[in-house]
Amino acid sequence: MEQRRCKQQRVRGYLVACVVAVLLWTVASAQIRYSISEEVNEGTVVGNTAKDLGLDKSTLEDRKYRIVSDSQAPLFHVNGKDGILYVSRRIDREAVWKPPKSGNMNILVNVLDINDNAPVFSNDDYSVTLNENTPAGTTVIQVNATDLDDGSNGNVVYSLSNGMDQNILNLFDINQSTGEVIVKGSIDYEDKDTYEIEIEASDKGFAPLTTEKSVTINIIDMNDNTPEIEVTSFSSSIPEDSRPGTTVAHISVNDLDSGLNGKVICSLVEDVPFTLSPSLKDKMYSLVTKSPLDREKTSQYDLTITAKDTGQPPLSSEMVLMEKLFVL
Ligand SMILES: [Ca+2]
Ligand SMILES: [Ca+2]
Ligand SMILES: [Ca+2]
Ligand SMILES: [Ca+2]
Repeated sequence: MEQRRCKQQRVRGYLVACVVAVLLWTVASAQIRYSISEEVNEGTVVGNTAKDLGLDKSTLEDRKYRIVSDSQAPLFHVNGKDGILYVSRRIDREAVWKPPKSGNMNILVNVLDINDNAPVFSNDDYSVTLNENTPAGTTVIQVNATDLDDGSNGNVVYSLSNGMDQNILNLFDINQSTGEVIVKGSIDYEDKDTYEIEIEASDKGFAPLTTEKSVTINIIDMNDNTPEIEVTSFSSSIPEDSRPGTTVAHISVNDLDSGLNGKVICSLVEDVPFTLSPSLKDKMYSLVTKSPLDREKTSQYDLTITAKDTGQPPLSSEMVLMEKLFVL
């Protein structure tokens, strides 16, 4: 470099070649400047552009490293293997410059970006909870991916993986430009309580690069099922001398919800000498006498059972035993 500088000072006319390289895969732009004397021999080394731009020599061929020039007979050429910039032909400063007095020349080296970066999601894991019955159009979560490449090589679009179950594709959608996952169908906890959604972020390169990321959606149960009552057995008559605790009917209740939303409490509506006693089996009750019966006072009973869950707000249902219970 020092030698070259001394030599330049001896030569009356010298040129400054300013190499502007736009390195789109790692940095936005870089600029290097070389000075050469005019009239130097063809093949004179101007500088090592790869080194000066901080590029790994071994990647140059893959990147198709070259100088793009409008001129039919470019003044400079670069070795695509090592990045050395050479003078292609004798340069007559006065013949080249406009205005001729100027001693500067800019060589714009456009290093074309290649699509060598895949989009990268900002989170390692995406997980979210979603209430069942959330209306269509609601945003569940927004994912984000960035791509270091430039232009269309770095523009990211999102999609749901086509490899997913059609049922999932019917329930969720994604905004391809914002990455917002949106409810599309009816979310039913009783049908499925968790979803793994595969999201793809692709760039718009000629040969797009794609990254997949899965999003876990845990559905939260809502109290959207009313308890159901079923009478599994019923004796329509009972002797009045029956002992307290005598079984008259077996009742089963069912609520499709989970936890407190599905926990059911059964009771009798009227003030009657009967009670519902929980059976050993879950969600089963026995209707039993709670005190001695007196046929002369009451000879028949209408019984109404209510089943109420412990959800917030609770849901309940009522069942009237259609057959009357006679005391014999
Ligand atoms: Ca890319
Ligand atoms: Ca449901
Ligand atoms: Ca539910
Ligand atoms: Ca319920």
